[in-house]
Amino acid sequence: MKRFLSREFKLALAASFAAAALLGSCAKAAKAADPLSVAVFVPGVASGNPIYEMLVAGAEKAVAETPGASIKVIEAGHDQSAWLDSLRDTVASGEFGLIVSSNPSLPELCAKLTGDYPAIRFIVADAYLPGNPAIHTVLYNQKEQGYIVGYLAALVTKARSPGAPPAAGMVVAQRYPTLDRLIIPGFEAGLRAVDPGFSLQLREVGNWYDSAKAAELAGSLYGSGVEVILPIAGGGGQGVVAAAKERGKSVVWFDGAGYSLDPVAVVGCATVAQDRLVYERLKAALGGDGSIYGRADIVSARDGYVGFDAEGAGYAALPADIRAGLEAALAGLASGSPDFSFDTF
Ligand code: RBF
Repeated sequence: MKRFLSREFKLALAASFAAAALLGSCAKAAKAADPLSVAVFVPGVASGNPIYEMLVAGAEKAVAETPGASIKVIEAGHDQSAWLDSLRDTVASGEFGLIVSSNPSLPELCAKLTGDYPAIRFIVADAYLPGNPAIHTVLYNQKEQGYIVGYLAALVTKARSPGAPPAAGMVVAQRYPTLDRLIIPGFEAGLRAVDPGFSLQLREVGNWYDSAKAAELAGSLYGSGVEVILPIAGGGGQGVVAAAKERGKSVVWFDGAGYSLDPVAVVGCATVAQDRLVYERLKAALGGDGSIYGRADIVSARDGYVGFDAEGAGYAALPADIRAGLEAALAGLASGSPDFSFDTF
């Protein structure tokens, strides 16, 4: 009797679990994701990475200005092999109608999910993927961005060591297409616009966070006579600044917030207006503008999305002729000379 009851009890329990599971999944399937519910998916960590800090700031502003909209920031961490699962979990939660992110490798991951979750929309900055009707991407012309700091690095180097064979450095986290096809060629074009004899010394950290390793690589470049380094290393860039400080050398910075790291070592910062761009695109999307999806836009210095931040103590302290030289180069770029424009990537 006891055994019979307990089996019956187990069956009843199993049946009620099954019913609950069914109801749960029906409820989830029936609940259309709220188009005003936004997830900001950060492929990495936001802190110490201006490109991600601006992503979050821009998205927060757009959501704050849109009645009924809500936002949640999800940091996917440094393990790139975990990003797809993390993105899938975010999408499958049913909590979000719109995912906003930033990273060249993201559109490909989003495209793996749009088939299973056709109602979800994606906006990805710092990326390029045309033709997927659920995804909008915007790529910055980072050839221009590289050119700006390359030009400045060259002027500073030539002024400090006029006789030496001219060389500049880069400390990068890893190789990827926008680095290889835009940032490096742009930086080299800037260096060589000042002196065609410039060589570029490039060192690779292997990740986006190891500032000790980045400091070590920068230290050896500075030790070999390099005056100026451009880090493209996320949080590792802080190690490059520390190495520059120690040796009285210089850093040119990328994306934003460069001067706050050190008022002397950081002598220039080529910017992307990622906060404004994310704000504008998300605001439009939340306002019901569906025309952005399927589109892969490219924005540039001419539209004001790539530029130079002159408001830094390290820049102000440079000799006036160097600042005048850079400002002439910036004016040239804004009027299309040199012309680094491209229509597809
Ligand atoms: N840039 C960062 O500042 N921090 C990061 O953690 C970071 N992670 C990246 C991961 C991958 C797989 C790729 C392709 C790029 C990453 N970037 C990161 C670089 C970013 O997209 C951009 O190129 C640089 O910020 C320069 O603008």
